[in-house]
Amino acid sequence: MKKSSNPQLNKWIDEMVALVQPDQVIWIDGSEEQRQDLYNQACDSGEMIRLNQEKLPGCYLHRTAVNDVARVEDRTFICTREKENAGPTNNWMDPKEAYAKLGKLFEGSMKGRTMYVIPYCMGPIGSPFSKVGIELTDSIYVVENMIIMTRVGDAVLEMLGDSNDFVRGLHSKAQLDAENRYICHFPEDNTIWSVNSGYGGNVLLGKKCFALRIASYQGKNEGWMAEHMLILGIENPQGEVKYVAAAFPSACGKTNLAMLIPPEIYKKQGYKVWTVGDDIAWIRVGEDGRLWAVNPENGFFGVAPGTNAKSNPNALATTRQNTIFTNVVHNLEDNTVWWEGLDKNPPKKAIDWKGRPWDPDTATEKGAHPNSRFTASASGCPCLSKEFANPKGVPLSAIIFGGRRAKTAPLVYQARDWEHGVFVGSVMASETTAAAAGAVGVVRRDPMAMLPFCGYHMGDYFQHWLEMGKKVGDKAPKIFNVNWFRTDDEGHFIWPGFGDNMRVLMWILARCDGKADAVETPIGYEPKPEDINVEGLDGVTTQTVADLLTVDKALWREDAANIREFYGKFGDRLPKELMAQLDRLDANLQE
Ligand code: OXD
Ligand code: MN
Repeated sequence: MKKSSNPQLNKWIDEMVALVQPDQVIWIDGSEEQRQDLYNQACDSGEMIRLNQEKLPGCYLHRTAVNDVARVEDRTFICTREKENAGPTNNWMDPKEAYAKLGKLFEGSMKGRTMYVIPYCMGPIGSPFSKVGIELTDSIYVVENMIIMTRVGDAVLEMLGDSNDFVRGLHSKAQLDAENRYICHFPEDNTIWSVNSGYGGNVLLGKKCFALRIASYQGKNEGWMAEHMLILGIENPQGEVKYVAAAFPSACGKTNLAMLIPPEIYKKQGYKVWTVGDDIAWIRVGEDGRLWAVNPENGFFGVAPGTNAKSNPNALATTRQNTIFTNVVHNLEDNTVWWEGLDKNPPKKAIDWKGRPWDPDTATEKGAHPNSRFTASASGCPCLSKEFANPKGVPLSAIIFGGRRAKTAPLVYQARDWEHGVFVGSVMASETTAAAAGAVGVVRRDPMAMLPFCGYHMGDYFQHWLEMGKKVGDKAPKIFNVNWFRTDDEGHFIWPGFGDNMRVLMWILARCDGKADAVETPIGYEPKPEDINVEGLDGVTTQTVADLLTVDKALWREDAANIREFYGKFGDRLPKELMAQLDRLDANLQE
């Protein structure tokens, strides 16, 4: 077995090999030759299908087990020594118990299999802000996904040198037994153990497990932030680019906003939008005292259904090469892929995500799983920012929070200051739509879109946000909240969304530059309706914008009561500044 020159790394790998007992160990070196060799093996064994290499060069299809199609929040644990340190929003397991329990499941789990050692780097290799992880896995699918999503191979080992500062990740598909599926995080040990799953979010350990759960804990201790945010740049006709980061819960359009195509009125003036990231931002104080953001990933793990030439042409183009598709429809007519919402021409000869023959005319079930995915390399993205791999990241002018609120939240408002902005993020929520019977308007609080991803006590996380604001003082990005999802009385969305969201971003940037007015409301600053440009929009007028900006005090009073209940969970670990913000909101709503 090859060894690295790092004694701590070798020691840990020896221990893990003794536990899982693989037949052989292969180190992922980052070479194209090894990558192709593994694709060949996966295609020979049936684990992956090589797609039409003329139409989709470098693209493959994989199907997961039918019981293994999404992140499993109820089986995801934060294993801190003290239960209180995991906080009220996480599942907790005693680390001793977790190591013992999962140890049994891992024991001999790689017998007859190969263990792959994946040295990977979150962030550009060599950047002082980047961090190294080592994932041990028995899945070629995981290896190939990690090669797309992160930077892997010998260069990472070189960067690590003799340091013990790496995240130790162990993954085994084991029997894919849903009853014994566990995703355990040990933030105090820099360790992640994941067993009995083969689904991306549970097994690509660099992503949610490291870059959010472990990294958020590291960030708290080291003075930086790991956030569930997209990062995008907006270039004006003079060639100046301003960057914003935005946190939305799942299914609220992060990838779409990150890759948006400006409406004609802005395009013809020369505005451009550049994608830095679509899911995760690591944010630090830069030399100039501002907040700078890096996307630690190297690819996009996006939801396929609904992605099409209209909703997100840039994402679609990104998936036309070097992409792994998971649980989509296999189009047998030309050996390509299809999913619901791609176009109106589902293939007549096809295989569904469960591997069964599928005919769109007679099918009673969807062909692609609603959470089917593409894993696509950032290098294929037509609007990729040239700062994408800049080791320093990009300076943030604004931070945007958002959720899906049918009635309460206006199209956009600005927080009065950083502290108020932290309050706005901490009470972020999305509510179920009219489509879900019996559940209209049910609010799920998802602070900063981090509810499933914060690796420690959420009250301490809010405190950390407040501290970061103190570090940057008046150089802090301005904080905003947006809501693209207000509906009319028939439940139709009022705002067109997608590329037209740029119209709202333009007001946000104008505010950051001190070039736009605002109106003070009980919840924060709003635009004057005429300051949101509606030129060229069909059926949306300045009056529509005025309607989208109304603040219904009765609804907000209900919301404030709900926030108070939610805050109650955090006990004395809720920063007093946030309670004061809530009191102020209440008072404003009584006026
Ligand atoms: C998510 C994802 O579940 O990005 O948030 O995959
Ligand atoms: Mn995400």
